[in-house]
Amino acid sequence: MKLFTSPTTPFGRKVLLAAAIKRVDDQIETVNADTNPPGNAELMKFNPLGKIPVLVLDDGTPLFDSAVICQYIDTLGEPDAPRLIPEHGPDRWATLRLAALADGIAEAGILIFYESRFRTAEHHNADWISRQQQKVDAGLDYFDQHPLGWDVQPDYAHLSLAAALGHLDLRHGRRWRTDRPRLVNWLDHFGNAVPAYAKTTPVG
Ligand SMILES: N[C@@H](CCC(=O)N[C@@H](CS)C(=O)NCC(=O)O)C(=O)O
Repeated sequence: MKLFTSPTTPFGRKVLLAAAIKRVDDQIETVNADTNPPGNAELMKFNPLGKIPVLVLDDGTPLFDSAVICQYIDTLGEPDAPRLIPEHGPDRWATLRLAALADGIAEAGILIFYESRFRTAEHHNADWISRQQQKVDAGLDYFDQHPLGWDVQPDYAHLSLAAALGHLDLRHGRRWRTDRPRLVNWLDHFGNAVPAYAKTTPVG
């Protein structure tokens, strides 16, 4: 399988973490994708939205977005590989909801970053940036006040959160860590439990 991704995307990192936990990472070849036109033409053949990550299966079927890819990856691996998303019941919906919250933090952080990357300073919209920052902060506060725990292996929500926090470290500095000691501890704990986290540290 081919994973169109980049070294800096939190969503692609989430997929790589999922593959490592399921022990199927050796089945995935990563392809560094250009998301900017005109270089994104190849990517758009697989995902008309031109976004990464996209997982192209061996039969050529493209899967996106990261939530769909991670659900697919959860069907792979040896029978004793840990489950990332509980199959049914309240635990399933809790995992998916918390992962959506973590993804929302990453998405809002990315919108703020894109504002500085794609618009010149005089076109920056301070209200828009502050609105996105509020989402980032409220999401982080939620996870700081409700630390995610795990018994055996981190699940899909945990790896989504770790990827989102890693992206904030990369693009927004370490400011999120101030006054959120539980969340900082949580990420340290995650990094110790999942060696793939260090291996996928973004460089941008
Ligand atoms: N909901 C999507 C978000 C994917 C996404 O926003 N990817 C960014 C990179 S982090 C991207 O491809 N941006 C390029 C663009 O929007 O044109 C997912 O979970 O995969």
